[in-house]
Amino acid sequence: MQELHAHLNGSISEETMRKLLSRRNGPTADTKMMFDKGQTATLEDCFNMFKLIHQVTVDTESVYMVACDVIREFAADNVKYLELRSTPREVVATGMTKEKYIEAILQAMKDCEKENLDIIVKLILAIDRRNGVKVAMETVNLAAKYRESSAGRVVGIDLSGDPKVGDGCDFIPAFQAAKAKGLKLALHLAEVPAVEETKEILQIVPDRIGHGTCLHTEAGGSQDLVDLVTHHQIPIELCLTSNVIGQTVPHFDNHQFKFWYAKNHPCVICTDDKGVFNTTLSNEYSIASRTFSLDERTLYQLSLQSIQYIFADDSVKADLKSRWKTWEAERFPITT
Ligand code: 6MZ
Repeated sequence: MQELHAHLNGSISEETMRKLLSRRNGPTADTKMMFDKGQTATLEDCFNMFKLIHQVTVDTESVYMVACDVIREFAADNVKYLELRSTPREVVATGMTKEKYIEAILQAMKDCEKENLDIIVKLILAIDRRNGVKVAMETVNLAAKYRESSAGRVVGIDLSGDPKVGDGCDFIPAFQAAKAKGLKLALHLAEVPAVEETKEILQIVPDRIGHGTCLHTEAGGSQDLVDLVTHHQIPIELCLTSNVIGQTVPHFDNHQFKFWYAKNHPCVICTDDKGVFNTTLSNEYSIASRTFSLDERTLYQLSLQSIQYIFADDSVKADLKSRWKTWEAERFPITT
């Protein structure tokens, strides 16, 4: 499998959280940092939880530890290619600058490479909508700088954060600057109904869309949005548990996966925040399988097709495809 939509601070496991809480003052060990299985919440509850989590990842040691653990956990879940995304954060009290934050994650990626974990990891730097345009431009410049100095480990830019805050169109110049610097764009779009904002951002044709919950008419979107996304064949990163817990989708049956999959549109199953939403990528594939009656071969095809949408270069895509094909030949031998 490949995981293309994983927010670092949302992906912290219970075990890692326990280690973090024992390290510093702040939220206590009984503060809830994840939702229970089957629990529902509001998007606001989710964003409040991220604020709590940010109180325990305030120094480079924690960020490094979190990144190492998250990479190892995805590898243990049989993820062979992972794109982590994270918002560079400065914490004056501990001396953590945005550069040190990014370098801690890159160091974790390099150290995990030495552990022979059988996983390729790339990094996307995230723009949080609440931080405004100036910070967004700074993030783009940081991404360009670290792509050069990290042997291509940094691959792109994300737009995320509370979708109800600010106007995503303000960031269009930052997205254009990122594109001009050769960075890929994975943007959270239409996580809540926002037809005009989404239409305008779609004009720059992002490389992938996060969630796309409210693109189609029945979910508060419009036919224009569907036509644009379909015309440009923009892959959509779909996170089932996250959307149901955050109640942007009432039930798995109504998840937008159904709409886009039925159109044969590029769909990628992802976790979003495996820690906060208490899930794994394998679990997300099983939910998709149970809810939409997809057999093992169909899941395999979905995963194989997702390789086309990763932000790594063609040689990585070719290697992954060849591994997938080898596995296919073993798992589904042709019988005569
Ligand atoms: C929008 C989300 C998100 O960047 O500190 N984030 N943004 N929608 C979502 N769906 C629930 N889940 C996570 O990871 C945490 C940050 O990721 C974004 C939010 O900006 C959150 O603060 P990092 O590693």
